[in-house]
Amino acid sequence: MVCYNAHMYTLFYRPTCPYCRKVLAAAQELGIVFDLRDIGEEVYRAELVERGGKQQVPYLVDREKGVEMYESDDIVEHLKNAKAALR
Ligand SMILES: N[C@@H](CCC(=O)N[C@@H](CS)C(=O)NCC(=O)O)C(=O)O
Repeated sequence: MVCYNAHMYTLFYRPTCPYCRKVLAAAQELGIVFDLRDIGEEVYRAELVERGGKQQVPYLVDREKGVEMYESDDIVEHLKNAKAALR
């Protein structure tokens, strides 16, 4: 059995951001859960800029693979590949 836990993936997002919604919908379809960080909160906004270098969401942190990325299309592809690799 494959178990995805909430701490494997962190997603910096804004609830109103359409690109974030696209990533959230894809993740839901794949059965992937995120540790969600709403950058409306100053502490997460600062963490995002420190990690990635710019204030843009969505931003994924994959702790298991040790990779982090911007761009919703890249994030969705990364999640699909990660899920496929575990099958
Ligand atoms: N090409 C990017 C576009 C991301 C984007 O435009 N994000 C906007 C929100 S929808 C953003 O981060 N704006 C700065 C902010 O919200 O602080 C993607 O597909 O992820």
